Amino acid sequence: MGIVNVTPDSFSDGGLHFSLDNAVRHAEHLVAEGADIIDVGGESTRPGALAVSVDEELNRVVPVIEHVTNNMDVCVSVDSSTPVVMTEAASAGAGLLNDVRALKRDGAVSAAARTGLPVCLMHMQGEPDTMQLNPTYADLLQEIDAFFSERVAVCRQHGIGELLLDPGFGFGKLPKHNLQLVNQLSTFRRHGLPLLVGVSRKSTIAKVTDDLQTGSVVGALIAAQNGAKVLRVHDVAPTVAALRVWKSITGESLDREQ
Ligand code: 9MG
Repeated sequence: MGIVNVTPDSFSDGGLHFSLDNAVRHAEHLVAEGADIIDVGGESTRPGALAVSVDEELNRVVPVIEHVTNNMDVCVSVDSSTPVVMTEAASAGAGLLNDVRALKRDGAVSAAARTGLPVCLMHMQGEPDTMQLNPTYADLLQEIDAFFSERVAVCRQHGIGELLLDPGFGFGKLPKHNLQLVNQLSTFRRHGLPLLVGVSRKSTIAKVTDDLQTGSVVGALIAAQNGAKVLRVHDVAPTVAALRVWKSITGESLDREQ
């Protein structure tokens, strides 16, 4: 899963149109590098990021989703917690909903269910603005596991058939929590659902190494070895290369249908 952000950080000084063009070109680049999914987001989840109105979020993501789905052979996911954005993204051709708030916003579960799309449920302690102030866990794995059980049950009650689970690397966690989650990711396989992990260029990686790209690729590879089926990354080409080497050693294939 390659990342395409349509946020002010990506606007430079050229405004929204400039940013939309950039986003589409970036998506093309990621697909050429081997991405199977393009994750399009219009609202930054970094601590301190400004809140975005629903209209602004729609203006950012919908044209990009339309363009990518109409012109490229790739699944588009929308990174959003906003019910109407999920609905409009689905109409624009999105094939996956990626919600860092695990459909906890009012109306999100029903809106997601109505789209009929698969949903990635991510764990986050707190909200982006405050989540890194003092993240505390009595039992990290158990708490995230219980969170998954609760959210999966809610989604099932609403008829959502396809789910992915994501422990939320960097979302309300200290570096030691993030590293433990990648190391013990296989704990969450018991839910029988595909796992998604995003370590790419996050501050925990930066704490360990100055080489963010290599650090992110290694983190993604270890997540894959511990059971991640989807890796959310900025650097698609080196991640695909790492996965290919691993799979060739184990005699498996990276082909989509496998
Ligand atoms: C939007 N976003 C940023 N980081 C993410 C992560 O680790 N997982 C998912 N599912 N989405 C993320």
